[in-house]
Amino acid sequence: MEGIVVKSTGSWYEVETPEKERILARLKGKFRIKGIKSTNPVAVGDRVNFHREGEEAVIDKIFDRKNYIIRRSINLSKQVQIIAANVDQLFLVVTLKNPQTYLGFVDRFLVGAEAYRIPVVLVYNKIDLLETEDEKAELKKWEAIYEKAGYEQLFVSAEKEIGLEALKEKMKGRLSIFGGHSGVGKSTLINRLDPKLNLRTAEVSESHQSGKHTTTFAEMFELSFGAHIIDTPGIKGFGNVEMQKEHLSHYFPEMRSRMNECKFNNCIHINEPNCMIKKAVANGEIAESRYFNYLSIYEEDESENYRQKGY
Ligand SMILES: Nc1nc2c(ncn2[C@@H]2O[C@H](COP(=O)(O)OP(=O)(O)OP(=O)(O)O)[C@@H](O)[C@H]2O)c(=O)[nH]1
Ligand SMILES: [Mg+2]
Ligand SMILES: [Zn+2]
Repeated sequence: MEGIVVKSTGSWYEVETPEKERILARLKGKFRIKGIKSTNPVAVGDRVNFHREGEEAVIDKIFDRKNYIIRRSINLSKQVQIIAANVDQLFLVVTLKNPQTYLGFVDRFLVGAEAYRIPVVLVYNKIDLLETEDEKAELKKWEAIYEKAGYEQLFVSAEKEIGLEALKEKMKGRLSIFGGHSGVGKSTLINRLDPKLNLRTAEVSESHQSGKHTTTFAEMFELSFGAHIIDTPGIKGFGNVEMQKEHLSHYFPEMRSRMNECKFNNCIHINEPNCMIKKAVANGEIAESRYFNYLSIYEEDESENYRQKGY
């Protein structure tokens, strides 16, 4: 039988059958997912095959994932924990005030999401707090930056219930997950979308297992208007994504779509002549902040390599 993993505690799982019945499940046998060393082979959102053994279900196969989101363990650098799989979209909740989100954070986050093939929608929450002309202008500035980059954006206030219908519309029929800094209003937002849900988002905590890695409990919920979400402690980023730095611009959609126009096919858009990316920055088609963050991430990556080589 096929099912979807809707809950994971690390050792136990809950699988939802096509008839919407939820049964306890465990894993049998060894599961290895090529290329990743994870502390948990199965994650919420995974499509699995299972059979029944008495009261419980035994997962015997995991189907290929279209994407997944990982959390890196701090101590074991190669060990990762998969916190969600097969998500349709990630809502990156940002606020320009209380707390202030920075462009550098957003651009690093977006690079990670691109690398993991997670479509991101930017959700500006707490727009009720933006009162002065300067604050409103700042929001317009951000909107222009990410519109040029090709990202979808929503403007909401969970508190004042502004823009929630558009958000619900975007969520219908899809599996979503929320990310962003602590305090931007993710829990408030989700609870406003479906007051009956009464998520324990705030209380979900991370517990340590023998100090080695962090176990995260994640669970999938169905909202009243026909949307699914995976509830997990806020996703704050993707950590250092392993990639060849020459490919960094592939993770900037507005650069990716233009790079074949550069004179050199291995152009890294820094010092090369006839670079169409630099040209697009100069004429305002690509936001300067995006390009500067591209350079900044590019250089960071280099110092990271040096560190690994022991310089
Ligand atoms: N003014 C205003 N305050 C808001 C809005 N949304 C949330 N808040 C407030 O922001 C604070 C943080 O909200 P949470 O929902 O706990 O934030 P969170 O993103 O879930 O934070 P973590 O769980 O720590 O990651 C709370 O005091 C909310 O009442 C909003 O739209 N406007
Ligand atoms: Mg929260
Ligand atoms: Zn170029």
